[in-house]
Amino acid sequence: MSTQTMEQRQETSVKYWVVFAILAIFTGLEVVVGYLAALPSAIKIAVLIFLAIVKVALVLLYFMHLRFDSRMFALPFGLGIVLAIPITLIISLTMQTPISTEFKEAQAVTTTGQVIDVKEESFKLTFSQYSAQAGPITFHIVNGADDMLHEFIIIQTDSPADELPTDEMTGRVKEEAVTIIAAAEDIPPSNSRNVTVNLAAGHYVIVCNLPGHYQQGMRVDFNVTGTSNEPPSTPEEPAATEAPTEPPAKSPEATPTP
Ligand SMILES: [Cu+2]
Repeated sequence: MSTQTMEQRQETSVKYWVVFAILAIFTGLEVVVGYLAALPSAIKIAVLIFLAIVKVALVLLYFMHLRFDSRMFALPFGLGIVLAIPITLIISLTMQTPISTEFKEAQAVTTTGQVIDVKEESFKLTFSQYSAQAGPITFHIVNGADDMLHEFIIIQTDSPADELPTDEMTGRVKEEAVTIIAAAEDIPPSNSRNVTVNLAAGHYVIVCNLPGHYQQGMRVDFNVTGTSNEPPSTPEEPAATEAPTEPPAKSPEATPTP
């Protein structure tokens, strides 16, 4: 009787060591997967989630003795895990920065229309021209800095370049408070990007919105003139029809002097 329990104990202790070894190997695998730069992040995440699920299951079953307990106790654990999945998904989806999801980064396309050269420096934006005709415009952006990322954000606004709403803490333009037309984010030093965008007539401000860059001078007024397809929203009245604005009751002789 007693020898049997000893055997059983030895058996279970071996089991625990095996489980421990599996957990250690999986943890090592997770670290390796995390550092593999070549692996696409979708595959990385899938592998890491799989490893995590197996590890959690092993810990629950063996070290928390769920395997030897009544099935009743498994229910609250199962419920918790089922709830955790949608909650994690919702949090990770809402945590993403809006600009990377909402605005497609312009790729180098066949340049149609006007081409404007933009040089980005720390901390200055220099354009080959600061106005253009309405229609497709390609901005050829070169980050001339040798040690710093810069970005290129086109904002449609009536405000002058130095009067955009900013966050007091970071000095960044409040992106949620302005109308962003297009953006190229995180242009590496000594790299270039093309942003092609169809701009309607109006006033735009172009900025780099990395923390502090806008305030240090990476902002430019940009005016688009003329009509492409749509007429201006408020067509000016011809100068000839000036008379109706003045009340006809007044005597016309009052104004002209001989
Ligand atoms: Cu910048």
